[in-house]
Amino acid sequence: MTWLLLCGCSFTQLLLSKYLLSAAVCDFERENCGWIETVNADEFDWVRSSSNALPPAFQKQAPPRDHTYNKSEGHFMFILKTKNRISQIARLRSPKFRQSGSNCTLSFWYYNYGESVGAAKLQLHVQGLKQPTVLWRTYYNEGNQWLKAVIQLGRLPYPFQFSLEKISLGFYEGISAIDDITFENCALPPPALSCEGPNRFWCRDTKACIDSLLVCDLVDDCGDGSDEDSCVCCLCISDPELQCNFENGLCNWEQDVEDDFDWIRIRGPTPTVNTGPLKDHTTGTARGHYLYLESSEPRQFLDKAVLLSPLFNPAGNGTCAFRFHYHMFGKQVYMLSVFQRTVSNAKGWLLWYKFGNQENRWIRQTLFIRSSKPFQV
Ligand SMILES: [Ca+2]
Ligand SMILES: [Ca+2]
Ligand SMILES: [Ca+2]
Ligand SMILES: [Ca+2]
Repeated sequence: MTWLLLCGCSFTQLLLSKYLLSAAVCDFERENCGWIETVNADEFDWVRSSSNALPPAFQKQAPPRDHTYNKSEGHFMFILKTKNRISQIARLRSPKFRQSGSNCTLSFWYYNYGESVGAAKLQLHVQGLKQPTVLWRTYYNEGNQWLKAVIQLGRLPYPFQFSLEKISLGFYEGISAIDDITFENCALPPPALSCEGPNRFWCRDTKACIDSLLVCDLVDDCGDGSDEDSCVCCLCISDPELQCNFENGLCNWEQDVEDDFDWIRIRGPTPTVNTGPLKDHTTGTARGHYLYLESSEPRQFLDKAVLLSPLFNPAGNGTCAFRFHYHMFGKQVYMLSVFQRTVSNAKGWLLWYKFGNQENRWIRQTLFIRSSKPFQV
């Protein structure tokens, strides 16, 4: 059985099943939790072991201590190379997961040490999608130590699994290992018996009770799509004209012509290594589109790019919620800001800004806008 349910189960239910628990946190002490090598018999494979359990001749290929207990008896998965060949692949495949909730995060501790240790990558394979999505990469020797990787998975409505891959071109030498793989907040929100209050929304099928700010924000927080699919007819919060996930262009948003450069719509990773997202927020895969700004060369400090919204008419009570997801990652990221204006040629006034590196993740932001006149952001 490699099908794991991360859906619709409360955390208590997760705890009841040993297998589900071992999938939520895997320390490799007793078992490999369904993570297995899939390119066998090439003498370059992921193997579960501890430093203690290895013959002295192989000990230099493994970390001296595991991450969980910081002991030589502690276990991990590492790459064992027993012969030199021109082309060898170590591919660690995870069990298959059914789906994940919108706040799902994956983290793990890894080792990538040695002058000829080379690169490694973690990929996401979603059922029905040909193209895998790269979630994480290490490019070179990162020292004789355990390091942590944190990956935002978000809502994935289809079955998926991961692979952690390393290719040896004959000269591999070093330590590659992984320990303490952890999934957090990956279950769907638990069902509720009732859901009352002005700022609550009761999901149609999963019966979860969620914050009404999560309704019509293009993220399936319920897990059944009901917080998103009735946005036109019933909830009166939003119509499609007021939403944009950039999957089909800029919608009714426009590039300003008086700025220094433009927002670029792409999918997958940005061109500069170690900056920007590897995937969009809507789909959580390399298939989805998003807008980005290249802040590396040839851009100069203080160059700006402006994206203009359509003109909005204020709601009856004069309040409007503007919600978006942003990603700011890299050394050269400067500032992202949102302005509101009521006259089309003015700069308007500052509503919100964020400064500098915010790590490799999408962040949800809500701004409340008050206006008695039609306005633009
Ligand atoms: Ca361990
Ligand atoms: Ca192999
Ligand atoms: Ca939502
Ligand atoms: Ca998108």
